[in-house]
Amino acid sequence: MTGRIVKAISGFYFVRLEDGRNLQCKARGVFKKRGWKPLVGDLVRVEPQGTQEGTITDLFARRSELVRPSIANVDQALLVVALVQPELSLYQLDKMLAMLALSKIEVGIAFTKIDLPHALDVLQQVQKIYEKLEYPIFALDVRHEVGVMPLHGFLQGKITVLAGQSGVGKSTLLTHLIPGSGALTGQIGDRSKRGRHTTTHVELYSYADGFIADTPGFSQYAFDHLEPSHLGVLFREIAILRATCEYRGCLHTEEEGCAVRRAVENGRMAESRYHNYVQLLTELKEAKARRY
Ligand SMILES: Nc1nc2c(ncn2[C@@H]2O[C@H](COP(=O)(O)OP(=O)(O)OP(=O)(O)O)[C@@H](O)[C@H]2O)c(=O)[nH]1
Ligand SMILES: [Zn+2]
Repeated sequence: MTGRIVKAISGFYFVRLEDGRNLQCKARGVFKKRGWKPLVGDLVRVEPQGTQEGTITDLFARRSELVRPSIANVDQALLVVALVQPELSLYQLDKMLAMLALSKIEVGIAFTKIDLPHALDVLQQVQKIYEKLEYPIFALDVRHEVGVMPLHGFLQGKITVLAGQSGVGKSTLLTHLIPGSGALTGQIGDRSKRGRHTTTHVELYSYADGFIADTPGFSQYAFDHLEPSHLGVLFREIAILRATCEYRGCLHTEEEGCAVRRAVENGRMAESRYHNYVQLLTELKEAKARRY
């Protein structure tokens, strides 16, 4: 039988079978000997023992592997961003988009809290920037389930990780999409009773022939150790424009004949995006200098 590992806790793997049943499994002894470690998201072959338990006998090849959170076979991320409360930081947004690009996973952006004052003004501003970059964009009032339907098509059949800063509405969204997911165990807004703050493990929840992962957060390690010259390719418009920069190793700051700076001047690249690129570039250069 084949199934998907949806949760892993101290050597036990919870495997969701194709027929929807769950088995609590151990990996076959040979896994340890060979240094194989099953991950949440892995497609596995299992031998059931009774109706509740089983043994994982084989791992299928992984399509992708995300490190910290360790999840195999992630297709895409849904980056959840509040338009207001907390105030939207375009710097944080561009940084997250670059980090996710580094992980090589597709990204959709869900802007939340459209029901709050000034949110629509902010939405108009960000839509202009990010639609042009061809990110799938969703605008939601999560508490009243406004705008949630279009998300369905994005999530259908995929393994999606939810990403985003604290307080943007990830738990609220997950609870609406998957009632009983356990993301919100108390009243909405009652932080002391919230499940996601007491659990640090990753769990996949079934949704629309796919899965949604609620993760305790993303590691910045790989991004913080990025070679500064690699930052450009993580910005979609720079990745395209840089081919026409005159200088091959162009970092798009002071160089002559820079196509990126020209694009900013004639309005083809958003000033905020360029500004955040330069800011991140400076930070990466400083981090690199500190390491040597
Ligand atoms: N007005 C409004 N409030 C929302 C919306 N989405 C979430 N909230 C509220 O925003 C607060 C934070 O939402 P959470 O779902 O806990 O945010 P989170 O991203 O899970 O935060 P962490 O658990 O800290 O990572 C809660 O009080 C929600 O009720 C929305 O679309 N509109
Ligand atoms: Zn350039």
